[in-house]
Amino acid sequence: MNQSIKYAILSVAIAILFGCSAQKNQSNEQRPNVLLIVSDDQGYADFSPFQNHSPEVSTPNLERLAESGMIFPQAYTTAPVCSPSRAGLNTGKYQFRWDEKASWGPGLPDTVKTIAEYLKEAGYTTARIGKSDFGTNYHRFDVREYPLNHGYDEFLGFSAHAHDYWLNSEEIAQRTPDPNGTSAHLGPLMHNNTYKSYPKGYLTDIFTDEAIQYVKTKRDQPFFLTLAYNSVHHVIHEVPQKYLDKYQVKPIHNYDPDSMETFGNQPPGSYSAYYEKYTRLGAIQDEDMRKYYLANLNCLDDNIGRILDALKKEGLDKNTLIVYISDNGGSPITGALNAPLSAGKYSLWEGGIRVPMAISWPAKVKAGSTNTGYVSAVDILPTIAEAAGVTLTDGTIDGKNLLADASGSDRLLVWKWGNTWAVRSGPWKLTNTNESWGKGRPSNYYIKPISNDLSLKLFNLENDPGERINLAEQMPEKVQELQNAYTNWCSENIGKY
Ligand SMILES: [Ca+2]
Repeated sequence: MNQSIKYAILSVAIAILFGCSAQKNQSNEQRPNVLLIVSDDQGYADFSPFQNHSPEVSTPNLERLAESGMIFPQAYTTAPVCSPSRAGLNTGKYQFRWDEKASWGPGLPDTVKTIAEYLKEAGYTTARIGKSDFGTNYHRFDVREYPLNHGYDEFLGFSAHAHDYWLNSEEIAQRTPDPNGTSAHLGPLMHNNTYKSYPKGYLTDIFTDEAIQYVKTKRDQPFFLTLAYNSVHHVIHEVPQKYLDKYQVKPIHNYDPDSMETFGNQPPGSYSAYYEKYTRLGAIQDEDMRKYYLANLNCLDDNIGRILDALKKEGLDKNTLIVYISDNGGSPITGALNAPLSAGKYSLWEGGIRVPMAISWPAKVKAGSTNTGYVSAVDILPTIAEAAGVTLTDGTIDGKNLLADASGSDRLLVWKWGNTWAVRSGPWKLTNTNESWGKGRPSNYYIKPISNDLSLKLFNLENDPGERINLAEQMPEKVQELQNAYTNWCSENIGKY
């Protein structure tokens, strides 16, 4: 097929799918603003735009965002935990191309470009607010992983796995023996080349306030804003009082170095002791954990509403491309729910990698639509690039533009996570994944996966999204075919980036 025919077919397909005219000359149109919103550890069932969401979940502002555009009920991240997933999301590549061990800390190589770098080169003004996490080189300004060193003009947030929601001041950091533990982190936020202390305020609100301010300031130029909330990641119980009241659950005291007792291997007085205590089931039990989680999520949803209102007020709502995604599946030990999927964060079961996702762009994307194909977080970079008019010439990008090709029936998706792996092709998924509870036993909200060994399991996800019926023994040829596909992909691509 020659190029012009291909282009004509593609243009018609886009016009049909997204209700826009194929005749329009994109170069004469104003480039869209781009807002990438990332939530943290949000469960598949904890996103009310999806059918069959948990009945106790109400996220009306996420519904408003989703109804203005397209939802993706089969959206995957490239890893079941924060850091590698975010590496894939930011680069459009499977992070195990360069991190062959498929670890918690892939980092960001100098040669791998990020979305922010592409957009900055194209003339966008860029900012990141919230969490920055590549699993390595935390808390440092002088590394590739720091947002100012991979395409962002501005950064306000934290470079760590997690941050306290309430304790964001210099004063508390001074009194804490371990403000920069690997996971446990509190104190002032990193702001460009220095720190910004917040003696008061709740982190989800702070990030939104700063994002709204950014939108107002940059309203006259195309901007790329990444708003990466740490909600709904633990420490999940830290929620403003009005939400605790709504979900009828008691407040738990904030960390105080003078009164913190020892916990596990963590010394008395340490923030690590507080963090560990409340990231495991025990100090908080299942039923209350779910309430804290729902309260935390409700606050996040209200904040999403605030940023949507701000875009509308500035007249930017029509021509802003918003991508919303969770960085991995819900963590049952923090009260998330992934039903009807199996398992959750930390594993390659569907509950670990299939996540809430929606795209809104009223000027281009048809409202109220659903993409029924299976897509990946690596698709976000090519999608945003296309919207911004950026041509990608890098042959090792694993994603594709979701606004040009809504189908996903014949592509191969691959996952590598420690000694586990998975592939998806059509309705089929082959994986050797095992059980992984993370930091504790499965909660009442955990749907127990069917196996805890590393043998190969085959599922037809169209008929069996919960991965209950292992077809491996019945279909050895399909197992072989998918195993070969995985092996071939690895031999052709690992180490190339
Ligand atoms: Ca996460």
